Amino acid sequence: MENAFASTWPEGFAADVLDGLSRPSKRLSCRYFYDAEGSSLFDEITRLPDYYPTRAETAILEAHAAEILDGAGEETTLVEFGSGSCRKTEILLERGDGLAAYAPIDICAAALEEARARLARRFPDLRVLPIVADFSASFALPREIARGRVVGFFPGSTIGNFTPAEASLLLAAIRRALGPGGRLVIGVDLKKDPARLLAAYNDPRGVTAAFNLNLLARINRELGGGFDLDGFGHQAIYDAAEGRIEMRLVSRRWQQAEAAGRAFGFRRGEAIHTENSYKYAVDEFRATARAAGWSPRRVWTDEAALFSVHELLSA
Ligand code: AVI
Repeated sequence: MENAFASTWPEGFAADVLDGLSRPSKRLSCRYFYDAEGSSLFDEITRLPDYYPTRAETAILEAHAAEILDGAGEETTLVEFGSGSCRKTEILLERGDGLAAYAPIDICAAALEEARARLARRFPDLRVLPIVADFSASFALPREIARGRVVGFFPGSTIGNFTPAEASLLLAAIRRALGPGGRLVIGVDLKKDPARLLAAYNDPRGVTAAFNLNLLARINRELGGGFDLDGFGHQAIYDAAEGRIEMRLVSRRWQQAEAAGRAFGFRRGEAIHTENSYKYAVDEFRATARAAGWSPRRVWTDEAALFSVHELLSA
């Protein structure tokens, strides 16, 4: 055993950190951003003037909710992937005609419980069936839900945090989970002027930097890590060839830090890759969806064409 506390560490997190920091190009997975502190920083990001995706997607949902849910009636369950606080769903629920049920899927039981309690107050007649699961791993809907009509909802451009190959696999897994006749409504951030993209990931208040650095703070808290947070800087660049924002943490000096019982060295300027956020042209995303077996149907965008919401049908 490398460390006396190792057995108390969250197993997947420790293994992923050890693996990611041992690579020649160091990396940490963006899925670990979202502990309580990271989720609250992300909430703050969504309210920043420069972070346009949340506002643009909200505007689309507000303008087109009835159309988006068109045909989803009393036998339909709305299933949300990675629901978090469910705020965007409320826009749909407000305008959707009496759905049979709402099934939010999230890895965080506490967030689901909070959302369930809020929705119960706001929509007393709605059945809420929370599912604690990691939808990016293999999953199946409970039979009670899968039996009826299902509309999936995957907002926030979370799909952009997967590589196109991973996105394709995930879209195919969602299609299988929703079953024949399933429909998916998915939010996807659009390609645009790189200056606009860069501003969204390099906010002057430093909230995105704090969100990025929280990954090291989380390693310190949960894996007995010894990172000096002042020793790393936030970096977000746009790789136009890949069509993605890349976030990194860059070492300001030569240093060593412990994580999960092992010491890691960092050269001055050495980067830890922490997140990809892929941006798609409308047709690029439709092609990705097609490759995953979906038939792309309607697409809605906001007035400034910053963000898109796609409707996909399963044959
Ligand atoms: C959750 N996800 C879609 C966000 C994004 O824009 O890729 C996460 C984020 N990273 C930095 N700012 C926001």
